[in-house]
Amino acid sequence: SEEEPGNDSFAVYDNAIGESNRVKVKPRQQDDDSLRQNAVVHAVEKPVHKQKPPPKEDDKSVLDAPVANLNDNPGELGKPVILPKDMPIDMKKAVDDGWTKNAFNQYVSDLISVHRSLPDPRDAWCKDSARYLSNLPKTDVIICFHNEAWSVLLRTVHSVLDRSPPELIGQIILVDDYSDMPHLKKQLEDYFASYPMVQIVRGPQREGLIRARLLGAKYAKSPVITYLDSHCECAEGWLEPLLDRIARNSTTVVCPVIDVIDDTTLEFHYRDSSGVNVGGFDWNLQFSWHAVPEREKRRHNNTAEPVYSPTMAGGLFSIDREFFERLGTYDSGFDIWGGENLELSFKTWMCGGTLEIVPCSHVGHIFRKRSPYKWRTGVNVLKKNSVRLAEVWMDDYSKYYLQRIGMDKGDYGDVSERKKLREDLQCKSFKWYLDNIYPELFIPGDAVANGEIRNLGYGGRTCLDSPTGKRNMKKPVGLYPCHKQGGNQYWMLSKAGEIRRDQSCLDYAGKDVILFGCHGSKGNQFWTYHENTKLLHHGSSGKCLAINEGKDKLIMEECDASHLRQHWLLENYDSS
Ligand code: LR7
Ligand code: MN
Repeated sequence: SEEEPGNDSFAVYDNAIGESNRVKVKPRQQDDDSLRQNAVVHAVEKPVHKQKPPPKEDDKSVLDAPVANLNDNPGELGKPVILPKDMPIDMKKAVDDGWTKNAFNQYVSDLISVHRSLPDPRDAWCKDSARYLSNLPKTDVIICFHNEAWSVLLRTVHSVLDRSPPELIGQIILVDDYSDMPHLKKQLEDYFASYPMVQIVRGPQREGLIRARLLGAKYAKSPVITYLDSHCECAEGWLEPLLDRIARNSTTVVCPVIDVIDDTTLEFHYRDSSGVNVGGFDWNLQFSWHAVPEREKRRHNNTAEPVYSPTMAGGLFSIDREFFERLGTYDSGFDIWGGENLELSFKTWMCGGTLEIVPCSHVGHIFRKRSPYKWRTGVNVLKKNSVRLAEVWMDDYSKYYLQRIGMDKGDYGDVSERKKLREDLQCKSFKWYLDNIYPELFIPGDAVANGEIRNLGYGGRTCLDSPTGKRNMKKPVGLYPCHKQGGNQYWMLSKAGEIRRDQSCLDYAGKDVILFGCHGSKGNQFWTYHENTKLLHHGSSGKCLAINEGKDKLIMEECDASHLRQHWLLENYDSS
């Protein structure tokens, strides 16, 4: 599939946990869960010792100290660290090496204090502490990692310790998903030995992020569970607004605003309340961001108020522990990465809960362009997870996803228990969810045609083919031999005359024919198909869509039904 993270061989690692530090921990509840039984936890009986907090900006002693202003240190206040263009060869090698191992600039991260300061990203509206209940529940913070960089992991943990009220944190549970980087072994245990709040749990084998999260949850005792990725930085006041929502209603699941930590400079870019996005998805079951819809804006007086979100990105959220358990936590049949965010989102809404993004809460995340770690070979993990998701939660709408994968479900294991869970909880239908929670989503069944769009010129074997990749927008739409596999050749003609791929539309503004976010105002995105002449007529230009003789480029020309190159066949066309 288009953007699937790395798929190289699945490594077999040695279980290299230091024997002397190995302590079998009694499970919280007695059951025969093999996941937890095999888990190993680093001893937690530690002398209580509070680390000296990092000096605050307004700390007089710091300002008076002969050492220059702390804010001048690399990356302080979330500022970017920019490396010189001509680096000595050794440094260049170290920089490249950091990128290879992590898919972000580890070298730069290592230059930045693990206690670095950040700008305060909050709206003034958020700083009024009277907005939050005074008696908030405690949370455990679960951070799963697989081969995370040292400075990045430590900065994640310290950002929690440094910027959360201590009385609101139970444990910070670090779940090592079978890493093999040496710094994550004894060195990590030694480092956190003086932090009684921090506990290290080791998985018995590579579980993948989803089962690693479930393993962490077994050790949680606080009323709330908060998950973070292992390359995050929590900003000032991040926690109270999240816990407040759960304190008011334990079926509310909350996500912070995810600020971008630049993968190259580690600059912390924050998003102000007016730019908050909510989560959605498309029929490939890929997560996507959207502006807050108008219907949702109308519910609020201030942009800093929590907003309903159809889905969550997945990595950063807080949930009431009992509600999470009631929802059946995650489907443990999900492998490595992906799909679990939609599963939790769908069932939260469908089974009586609410999912919100809380603009007062900010956590930064390093967004990467590729996945640095190893995946399993021979299995399309993401597809397997998505098929399980579709089968259990999407009712008849699952067909729209299945069409995208050529109706081939592959071996997705047994989902009967998950179906039973849904039944026992008496959850609402997926149609209810779409109608009420995500009415913006285009339903392929509402399309006049769906499938390939085949040109009949020059042999008639060429199909409209979508540009790929995350940044597919504004790229010219291509042509490719028809392959009948759906994927990039799956298009929908909407009743409103759009040629859609989910939320993007075929758009012509006088230059190339491109994909552009659907705007619903016809104009450059308005097409009419004439079944008799087979012409695809464009609204604002009056021209017709055609292909060049090389069959590799779309062109727009004066309509003339005598040219086969202007003839198109739309799959499953039904104008009635
Ligand atoms: O096998 C693995 N074992 C792990 O423990 C693979 C990964 N992991 C850990 C990893 O170290 C990291 O902490 O799991 C976490 C997520 O993996 P990433 O950071 O490689 O992936 P990502 O940031 O693209 O992940 C997003 O989607 C995932 C799969 O659905 C999870 O839901 C992530 O938590 C999610 N991240 C976020 O929501 C942060 C914002 C990104 C966006 C949008
Ligand atoms: Mn991540």
